[in-house]
Amino acid sequence: MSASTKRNIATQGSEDFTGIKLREPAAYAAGFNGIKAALQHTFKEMGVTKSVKSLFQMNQKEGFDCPGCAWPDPDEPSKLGEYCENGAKALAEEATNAHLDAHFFAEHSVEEISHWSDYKIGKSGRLTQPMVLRPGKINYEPISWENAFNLIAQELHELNHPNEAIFYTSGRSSNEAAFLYGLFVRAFGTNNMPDCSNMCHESSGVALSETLGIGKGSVKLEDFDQAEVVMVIGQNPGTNHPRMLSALEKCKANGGKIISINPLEEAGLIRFKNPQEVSGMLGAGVKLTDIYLQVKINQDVSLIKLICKKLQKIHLENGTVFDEEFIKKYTAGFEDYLLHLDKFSEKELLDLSGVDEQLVNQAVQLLAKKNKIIICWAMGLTQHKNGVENIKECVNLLLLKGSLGKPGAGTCPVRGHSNVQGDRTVGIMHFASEPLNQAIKNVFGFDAPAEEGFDTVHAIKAMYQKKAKVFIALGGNFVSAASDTVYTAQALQNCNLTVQISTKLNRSHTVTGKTALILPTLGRSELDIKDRKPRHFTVENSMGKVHQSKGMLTPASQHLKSEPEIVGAIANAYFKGNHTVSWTSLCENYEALREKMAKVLSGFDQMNQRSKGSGFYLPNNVRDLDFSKLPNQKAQFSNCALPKHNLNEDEFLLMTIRSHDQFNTTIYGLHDRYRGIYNERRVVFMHKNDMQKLGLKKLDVINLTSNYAGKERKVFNFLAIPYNIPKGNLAAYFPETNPLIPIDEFADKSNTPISKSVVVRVQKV
Ligand SMILES: Nc1nc2c(c(=O)[nH]1)N[C@H]1C(S)=C(S)[C@@H](COP(=O)(O)OP(=O)(O)OC[C@H]3O[C@@H](n4cnc5c(=O)[nH]c(N)nc54)[C@H](O)[C@@H]3O)O[C@H]1N2
Ligand SMILES: Nc1nc2c(c(=O)[nH]1)N[C@H]1C(S)=C(S)[C@@H](COP(=O)(O)OP(=O)(O)OC[C@H]3O[C@@H](n4cnc5c(=O)[nH]c(N)nc54)[C@H](O)[C@@H]3O)O[C@H]1N2
Ligand code: SF4
Ligand SMILES: [Mo]
Repeated sequence: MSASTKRNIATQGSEDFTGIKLREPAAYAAGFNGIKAALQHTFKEMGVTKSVKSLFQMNQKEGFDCPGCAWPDPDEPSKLGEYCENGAKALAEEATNAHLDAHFFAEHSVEEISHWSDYKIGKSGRLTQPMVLRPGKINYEPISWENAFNLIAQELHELNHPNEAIFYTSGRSSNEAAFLYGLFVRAFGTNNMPDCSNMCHESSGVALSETLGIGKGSVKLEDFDQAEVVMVIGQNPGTNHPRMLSALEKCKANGGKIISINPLEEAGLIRFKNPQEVSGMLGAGVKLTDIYLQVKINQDVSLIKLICKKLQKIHLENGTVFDEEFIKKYTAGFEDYLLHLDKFSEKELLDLSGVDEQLVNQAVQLLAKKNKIIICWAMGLTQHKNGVENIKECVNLLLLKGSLGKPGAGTCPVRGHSNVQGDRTVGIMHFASEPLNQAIKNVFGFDAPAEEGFDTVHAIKAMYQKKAKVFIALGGNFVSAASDTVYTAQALQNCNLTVQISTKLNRSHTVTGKTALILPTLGRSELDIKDRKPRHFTVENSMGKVHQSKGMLTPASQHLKSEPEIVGAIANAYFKGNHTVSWTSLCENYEALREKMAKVLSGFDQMNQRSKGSGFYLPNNVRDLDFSKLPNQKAQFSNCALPKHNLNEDEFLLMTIRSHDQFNTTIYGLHDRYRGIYNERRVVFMHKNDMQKLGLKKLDVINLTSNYAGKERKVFNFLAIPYNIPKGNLAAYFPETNPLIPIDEFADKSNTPISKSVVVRVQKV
């Protein structure tokens, strides 16, 4: 492509305001409004018959797994429906009747589409046939599957080294697809497998592996029934894991208490009207949070240290607060940790956290007497410079209380995408795993690379620097999900070839390499038929349980292929029969593929049989209190530093969060019902005093600027909204604010972008 034919691609939509309406934030979650929103959405996208038919199959044992979040299903799902409002929206988005084909792409160039909002792009519908964007062209054209696979194979063969290709994965893929993909990438010769975890729970994985020996949580769903205290930190379950509210409701019914730690008092954590129960729908619903601690953004380490210091004080008086037996038997570093705590004054910690001391004391009194404690968290803890230490500080608290390896207690990192945990378990990772490589050698007879590959941030940098030239994505919307949108877009545009294996149109189909391919694939809810027999695949939920999922709807198009078929065909085209793995038979016969997976992956014995019905739990050393793989064979206390933010007078800390009407970069609608924002996404939540200081009135138009290492990044035209948020803190939605997040600002050790603590300035327009 010559410079003169460079495509004119926008990295964000450029639309006028959509007509904002404001209401008071909601006082409860779900209820009739939740059901109304769910049905409105599914009926509109899928029609009534299809909606009803499929909603009753979602999360049922013989049905398909919800394509929304990774919250687990109960062993005996309710026959009346085991889904939430946002699960219904996730289904509607996938099973929509809106389809697009070659005519759509002939009519709309990528240049035109790139100027649309993410909302409009997503609403265009499901992709139905393979398409190619040739060098210098601005319209996608149809291409046969065979030619598409050969084109990929050719570009891969032309690279000087396998490390010049990047293979991204988003967390919707099945275990089978992800395993086969990881196998192909290793056979090809690289570990360049960034995945959405890198932007998500990577900090949890690192912190939990280093302290407890497994990068996953330890609790099971039934632990919520027995927990005495559940702490929900940096998580908004009412929107992002709605059926978690049922688990919290049950915990409360059994006498448990809930402590919420969040800069925003999220509606879903205040009250819940359970739509699955008649009693839940009538009356005021159930009060969930007992103690709400309004922490300042990124001051969780200060707050938890303060809680631990206060617990220690009571322990010194009565000796009953810390579980000394547990600490002695199972942990290392306790004395050191106490010395470390001594270095901080209560006053300093209290001031930093910004929390009311009386409320902290209430939380401390509660925690002092209990030891069945679960800590749940999500992006409010992971997406900071000290994301890993945020989680280690939570582990410290659980270790002090002996709240691990017993019913009703433990760690609960609440995962995002419905199979993000499974993808990791079956081999999607950018680092080399010696045991996995050895197992691959034994079962498949080839040597997988031992050298570490690129994670998300480093993959972007490699493409930007033209060290990587081919980008293949198994799902996701890389350009909008990653940080530093303009930089990331340039990185992708530097590639020779970008390939998106996708269900729906998104911005990453417009921000492309010189050549681009769209390979359309089956969604979760759709029938996957081979030789007239429906096939099923497996997923792993947030609590480490692997189970089957079988689609039931007629596919969006007869031209779609399943993800394993696409991956297998790429491998086949690349190796041309010249490899130890029989790619064709593995990608067609999932039973045979699972036989192999059972041989390679630990904990997957008899996967075919055991994944039927409600499935099986993978081994978890924390549940067994087995810390033998850690230094001194003990769980580790950690001495975590306080986060440092030396802000100037005019600077704020911004957290980029989800509205109630989106799934990551997929925008379901324009309402954030629980926060009282209707019909607009370009808003910034601010404390009223901060607005006053800047001379801002409600709905004034503002721009936001970040400045890191002398480089300014800007987003334009947002509306200022006075809101109950700590002074000095701001909140706005992702992905609209991703251009502000510098590529080089990410968490220590996990490299997760600092999406929840971006330093910005505000300018009135
Ligand atoms: N409907 C729906 N469901 C989803 C998703 C979706 O987009 N839509 N996304 C899925 C994915 S991939 C993920 S990872 C999860 C995300 O689930 P969440 O982590 O719940 O999502 P966020 O909107 O990023 O919300 C983070 C929460 O942390 C709080 N927070 C931010 N900074 C801090 C902090 O410094 N300290 C504390 N204590 N709190 C803080 C915010 O106020 C907010 O309540 O949800 C999954 N489920
Ligand atoms: N500023 C900021 N940035 C963030 C975050 C944040 O909180 N703030 N959160 C981060 C987090 S937690 C995450 S997980 C990432 C998400 O990053 P991604 O996973 O890359 O993004 P998604 O928006 O979930 O991807 C949606 C696209 O996936 C495709 N898709 C959907 N279902 C399927 C399927 O079954 N198969 C295939 N092949 N494709 C499918 C569709 O084409 C859809 O458009 O974003 C991260 N980015
Ligand atoms: S809680 Fe998550 S998995 Fe369950 S129905 Fe809702 S969106 Fe789907
Ligand atoms: Mo995520």
